Amino acid sequence: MTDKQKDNEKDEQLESFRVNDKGKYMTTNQGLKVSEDELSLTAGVRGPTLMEDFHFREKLTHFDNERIPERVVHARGFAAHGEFELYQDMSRYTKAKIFTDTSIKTPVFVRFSTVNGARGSGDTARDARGFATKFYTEQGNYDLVANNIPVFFIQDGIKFPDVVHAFKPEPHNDIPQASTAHDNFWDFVANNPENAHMVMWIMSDRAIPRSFRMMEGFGVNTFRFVNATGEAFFVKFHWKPKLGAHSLTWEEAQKLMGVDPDFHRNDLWNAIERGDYPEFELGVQIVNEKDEFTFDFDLLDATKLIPEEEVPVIIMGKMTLTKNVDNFFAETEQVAFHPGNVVPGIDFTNDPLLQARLFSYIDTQLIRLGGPNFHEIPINRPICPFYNNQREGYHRMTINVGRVNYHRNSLAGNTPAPVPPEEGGYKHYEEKVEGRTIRARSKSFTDFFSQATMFWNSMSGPERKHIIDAFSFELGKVKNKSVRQQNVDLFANVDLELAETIARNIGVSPPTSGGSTVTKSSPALSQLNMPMSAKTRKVAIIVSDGFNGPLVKSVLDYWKSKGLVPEIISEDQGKVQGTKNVQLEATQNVYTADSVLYDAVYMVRGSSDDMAFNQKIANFLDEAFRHKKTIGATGQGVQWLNVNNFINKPGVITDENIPNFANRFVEAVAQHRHWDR
Ligand code: HDE
Repeated sequence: MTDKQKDNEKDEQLESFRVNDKGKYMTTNQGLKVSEDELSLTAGVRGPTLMEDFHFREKLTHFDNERIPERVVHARGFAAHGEFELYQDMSRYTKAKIFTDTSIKTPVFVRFSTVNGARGSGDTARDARGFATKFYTEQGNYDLVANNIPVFFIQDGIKFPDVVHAFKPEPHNDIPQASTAHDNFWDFVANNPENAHMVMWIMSDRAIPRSFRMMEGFGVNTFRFVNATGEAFFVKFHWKPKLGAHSLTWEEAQKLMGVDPDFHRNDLWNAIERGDYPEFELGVQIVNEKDEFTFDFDLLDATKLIPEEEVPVIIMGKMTLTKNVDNFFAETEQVAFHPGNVVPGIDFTNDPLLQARLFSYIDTQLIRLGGPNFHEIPINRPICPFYNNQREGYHRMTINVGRVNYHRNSLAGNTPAPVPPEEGGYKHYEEKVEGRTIRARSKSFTDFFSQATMFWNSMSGPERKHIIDAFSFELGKVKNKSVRQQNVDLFANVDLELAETIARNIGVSPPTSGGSTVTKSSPALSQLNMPMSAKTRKVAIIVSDGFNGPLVKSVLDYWKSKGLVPEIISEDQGKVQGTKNVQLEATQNVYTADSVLYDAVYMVRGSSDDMAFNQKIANFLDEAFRHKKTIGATGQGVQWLNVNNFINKPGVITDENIPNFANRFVEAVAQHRHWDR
C-alpha cells in the first residue's frame, strides 16, 4: 500500500474491519477450533448424518444464505476507492466544506454500473452507465449518484417502475437479458414521447463506452448550491474524464460479451493495479436563481440538459481512483448510495424525478441490505462520528450505552442535541412554494423533441451513422410491426431523414409527417471534440521467434514511456526469442487474444511454420482495420499489411525511420479511431 492510500481516513477506518485468514487455524463462527472440515459426522462410515454436527450445519446454513437481492436497477457494478481534491474555493456558490477548503483531500468510493442487466450479465451491453460517488466528508457522507448520460427517460418519478419494467427482460419469458432490443421497451418508447431525447443518447456511442475511465458523468437532476449567506444557485454536476470520452464500436461491444464479458471490470481493475490511476474532473454549471426562466426548457425537467456553450462547466476539482476493493461483496455489493445524502451547502430542487429518487434509494436498501442499519456496514459508515436516538433493528452493531433513547429529555441534558445551522447543522433551503394540490405536468415540460434534435445535430458523421445502425438493430429486433412503425413516426419529430432511413432498414412505411426546424447544436456533445490521449491504450504486439530484437525493444520502451500498454501475443505463451539476445514474454496466444480486446496492433512477425497462427493473425488484422484502429508494422510485419492492402490507409503506420514510426504510432493511437479510413 502506498503512503497516499494510508493517509486516507476512510481507508484507516476500513482497516479496522479487515481480516486476513491466511496462515490462521480454522474455527467455527463461535471461535471453536475445528478438527475436521471435509467429513460430516455420521453414525458409522456409511450411516446417516447426525443432527448434532453443528459445524456441518453452520457451514451449510451460512452458505445457503450467502446471496442478497441484487439491485432492482444497476445490479451489475464495479467499484474502486480514491480521493477528491479541490482546485478552487467555490464559496461564492456553496458553503459545502469539500467545495470550499482546498486543503482537504476527501476519500471517495465510486461504483460504475450498467442499468438494465442482472448482476451476472456482460459489461458491454448497450445501456446507460451508473457513476455513483460517495464522498466521505468530515461533515457527513455526500453521494453524487450520477449516470454517463445527462438526461433521463421520464420527467416524473412515478413513471420509474414503468420504464424499468419496459426495458428489463419481458416478464413472461425473461428474454432478452441486458438488452433493450425488444417489443416492450420500444412500445414504451413510442407511447411515452418524453423519452425521445434519452433514447437518442441510448442509441448513440455513449451507451457502449470503451472504458469506465473514458466516460463522462452527469448528476442529471438540477440540484441547488447554497452559500454561507443563504444565497442559492441551480447547479448541474459533470464528471469529465482526463482521458476523454470514447466508445466501442457496436460489433466490438457484441463480440466482447463473449470474448470478455468482464471487459470494463478488467480494464478498471488492471489500470489501478498498474498505477494508471483513473482521473475525473468535477465541474458544475451554475445558474442564478433569477435566471431560472431564461431557458427554452424547464430546469426542473430531467429530460433536458443545459448546453455547455450556454452555461460553461466550471471545473472545481479532481477525483483520482487509487485502490481496488479488498472484497467485492463487502464493499461493491453492500455500498448504499442515496441522492439524499447531502452536506450543508448542497440542496434539492422541485425536479419531480429527483424528489422521487429521494424516497426510493433508502427504501430499496431496506430490502436489499435487510433492515435499517445498513449505514453501519463499513463501506457505508461516515468517517465523522454520528449520534442520534435511532436504535435496534436487524443487525444493529452499535452498542448505545445509557438509558436515554428519545428527544427531548432531561436525563441526558437533552442530548444528543440538534446543532444550529450557524454551527454546522443542516438547514433546508427556504424556498417559497405555493400552488394547488394537483396531478398535472407544467406546460414548460412539454417540448419533447427540440433537444433530441439538438443532440442529433451535434453528432459527427460517424456518430450519426452509429445512431442509425443502433436504431435499425434494436427496432429490427421488435417483432410487432405496429410498434416498429410507431417508433419511426415518433423519431420523425427528431429528424425526418433519420426516421426515413430507419424505416427503410426495418421494413415499415416512411413517416408521413414530422421533421424538425431546430438547427441548434452543442459541439460539446460530440465525443470527437473531447480530449484525445494514447495513455493507457492497449496495444497488441504480434510477434514470433526471430524478430529484430533491438528495434522492437526500442519501440516498446518508447511506447511504455508514453503510457501505452503493450501486450505480447505469439504462437505459444512464454518466451519469444529475438535477435541480439532480446527476449519477450508472450502473455497471450491467439486463443486468448482477440482484436476486440485491444486499441491498436503492432505487427512484428508472423510464424514461419504455424499456419493456423498466421491465419488467425490475418483475421485479427482484418478486424482491427475494420474497427478503424491504429495498425503499425515494421520489418517482416509490413508484408502482412500488403496482403490485406492496408498500406497508406489512415492510421496504418509503416514508417521505416524507427523514432518516426514509434512516435507517429502514438499520435495515431491518441486519435482513438480513424473514421476517414
Ligand atoms: Fe437511480 N436508483 N433512480 N437513477 N440510480 C437506484 O437504488 C431511482 C436515476 C442511479 O451503484 C436504486 O440502491 C428512481 C437517475 C445509479 O449502487 C433505486 C429514479 C440517475 C444507481 C433507484 C431513478 C440514477 C441507481 C436501485 C427516478 C442518474 C446505482 C438500487 C425517479 C442521475 C447506485 C439502489 C449504485 C440506483 C431509483 C433515476 C442513477 C431503485 C426512482 C436520473 C448510478 O433506488
